[in-house]
Amino acid sequence: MSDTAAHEEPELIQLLTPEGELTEHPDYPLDISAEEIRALYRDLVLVRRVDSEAITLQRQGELGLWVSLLGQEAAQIGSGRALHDRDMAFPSYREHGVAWCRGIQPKELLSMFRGASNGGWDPHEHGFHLYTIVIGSQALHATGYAMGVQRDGAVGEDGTAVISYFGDGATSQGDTNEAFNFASVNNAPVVFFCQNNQWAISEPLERQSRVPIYKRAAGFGFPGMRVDGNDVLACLAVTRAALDNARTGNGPTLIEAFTYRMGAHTTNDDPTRYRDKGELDEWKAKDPILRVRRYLEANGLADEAFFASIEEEADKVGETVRTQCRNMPDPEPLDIFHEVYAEPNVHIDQQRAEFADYLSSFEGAGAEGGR
Ligand SMILES: Cc1ncc(C[n+]2csc(CCOP(=O)(O)OP(=O)(O)O)c2C)c(N)n1
Ligand SMILES: [Mg+2]
Repeated sequence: MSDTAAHEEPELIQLLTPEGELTEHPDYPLDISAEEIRALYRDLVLVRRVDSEAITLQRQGELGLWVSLLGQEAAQIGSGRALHDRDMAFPSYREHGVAWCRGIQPKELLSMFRGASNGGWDPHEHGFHLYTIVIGSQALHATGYAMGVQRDGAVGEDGTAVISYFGDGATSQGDTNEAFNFASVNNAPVVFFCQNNQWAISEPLERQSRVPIYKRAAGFGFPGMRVDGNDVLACLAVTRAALDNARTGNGPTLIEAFTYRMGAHTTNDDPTRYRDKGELDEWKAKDPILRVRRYLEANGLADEAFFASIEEEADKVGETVRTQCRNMPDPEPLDIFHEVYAEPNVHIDQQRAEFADYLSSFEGAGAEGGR
């Protein structure tokens, strides 16, 4: 078996180098002001702070689990800020940066990982679907939604585009490949945004694909490209172009955002058991936040006072997140049965009754099975 295809160096679309130098790409010109770049810097720093606070809260026993986005901030903020209000995003479970861009409060994410809420948020209010744990299934949900958009006639410059987020591991799932095919033959207005963080828990990228992931799009009949996933400007420019193509009737695109999961898969995982430290050090040098800071500093577009004010804001966000998390009321145990079906369901009613009986068997428990 030849290794040629797997080892071919793919083209990486980049607008901001790790050293903080701005470059140009003929296909992705980006008209952006210094103020907008400062706003992106703020987003990146604040979502990283929410993430690190959440990891600490989990370590303190305040959250059941947390799924860190460390290292993937640029992929998420760049693509998230490319979305229009009317667009619809279908995330997996790591998209806290995209959630931030869609106006989801960090406490809404935390309440789910604390087990304090049984649902999440209203997907329609935010244009951001619920987190999806079943790997790859949201690619199908997004494609179906996009086909609905077509049938509603919401196509054109003011139309709705749909984006689906998933990881490198998800590209091995049948659902993802079926979504690619349905989207292609129906010319659906959907963008497939793969955050290739190079690991699927402990499985490395080379176990997922013999060819660079973005090249798979060609086999399904739509364009694919690899963007530097640690470059917020490139992610913004490439996603904006793909969304515009989708909304104006030019069909799907696969964006492979080449990045790196700097933390553990989740707080339940220990990556030191399966990967080299050298790999992490290499990617620390490509940090998505550092390069924006370097650019702003080198070009005199932000001073010390600006960076200090963002740090201060991050401290406040951290404090708010901690307080909100600790003060979340515990849900009533029986509430879990309310959110399963819109209509009454005989099986759920039976399970609810059995659980209520069980709870009331404890001494001093109320009729509702209080705690
Ligand atoms: C259908 C399905 N199979 C297996 C799992 C268990 N699982 C959870 S996360 C994960 C790895 C996913 O890796 P990737 O798609 O690269 O996303 P990442 O976590 O790296 O962002 C697996 C196999 C699952 N949640 N759903
Ligand atoms: Mg992955």
